[in-house]
Amino acid sequence: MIVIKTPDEIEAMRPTCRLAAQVLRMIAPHIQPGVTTQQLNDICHDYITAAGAYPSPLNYRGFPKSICTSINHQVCHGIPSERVLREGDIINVDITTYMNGYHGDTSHTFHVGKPTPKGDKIVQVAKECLDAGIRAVRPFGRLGDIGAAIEAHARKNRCSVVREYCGHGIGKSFHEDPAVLHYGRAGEGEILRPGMVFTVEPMINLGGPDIKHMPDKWTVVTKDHSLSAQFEHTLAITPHGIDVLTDLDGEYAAG
Ligand code: EYL
Ligand code: CO
Ligand code: CO
Repeated sequence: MIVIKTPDEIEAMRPTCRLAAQVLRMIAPHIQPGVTTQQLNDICHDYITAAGAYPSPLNYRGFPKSICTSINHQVCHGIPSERVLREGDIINVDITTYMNGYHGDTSHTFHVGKPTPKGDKIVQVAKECLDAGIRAVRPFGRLGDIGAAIEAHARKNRCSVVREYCGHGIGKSFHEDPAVLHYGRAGEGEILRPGMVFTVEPMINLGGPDIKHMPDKWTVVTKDHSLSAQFEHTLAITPHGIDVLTDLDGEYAAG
C-alpha cells in the first residue's frame, strides 16, 4: 500500500532529509587516502546522534553499522570496517537518518584522491542516471517513466543497471511501497500522485548487471568485479512538480 503524505507530513520530513544531506556534505572532506570506513562510520554516527537523530541502518534487519560504505566493485550495503581507503578508489556513502518520526535517505559516490579514468566515467554516468530518473518524475506520470529514463541513459553510455535493488517509498518506515525500479517501460506502472514520497537510487555498473553476495551476507558486489557507482535522493511529488527533499544545493529547484 502506497502511503500518500499530506503537505504537512511532507514538511515534517524535511528536517530528517536535510540532515541526511548535511551528513554527506560533512563527510566529504574526510574521504581521503589512509582513512578507514569505520572512521567514516563513527564520524557520521556521532554527527547524526548529536543532531538528535538515529542512523536508520543500525540494527535494521541486523545491519551492524550506522552507514553503508561500498567501495569500487561493491554495489551496495558495504559494511564499514578497518578497510583503508586508497588513492583512486571510489566509495558510495549511503546515509539514512530517523528524526521527528520520519526517515530521510540519500547517497553519493566519492573519489578518493585523484579520480582514475574508469572511476571518473562510472561516477559521472551514475550521477547522470539519477538525474535522468528524477527529471522523468511528473505528477500523474507513471513509475515506469523513471526506470525507462535511467536504463536508456545507462545503455547509451554502455553501462548496466543492477536489477535486484530498487528505490522505495519512505516516510514513517525506512522502506514503504512502491518499489521504484531503475529499468522498465515509460507509461507503465503505478500513477505518480501528489503526496507520494520515495527514493530514486540507481546502481550502475561499468560491466555487466549481475551481482553476487559476499560471505558477510550484506555486501553486494558485481559478478564481473567491474566498478559500480550509485547516487540517491528522497523526493516528494507535489501537485505542480517535485520536491527533492535531500537536495541541499537547489540543483533540482523548480524541477
Ligand atoms: C541495511 C539490511 C541487508 C539499505 C537500503 C541499509 C542491508 C542489507 C539487510 C535498502 C535495504 C540501507 O534503501 C536502502 N538504501 O538506500 N537495506 C538497507 N540497509 C541492510
Ligand atoms: Co540509501
Ligand atoms: Co534507499
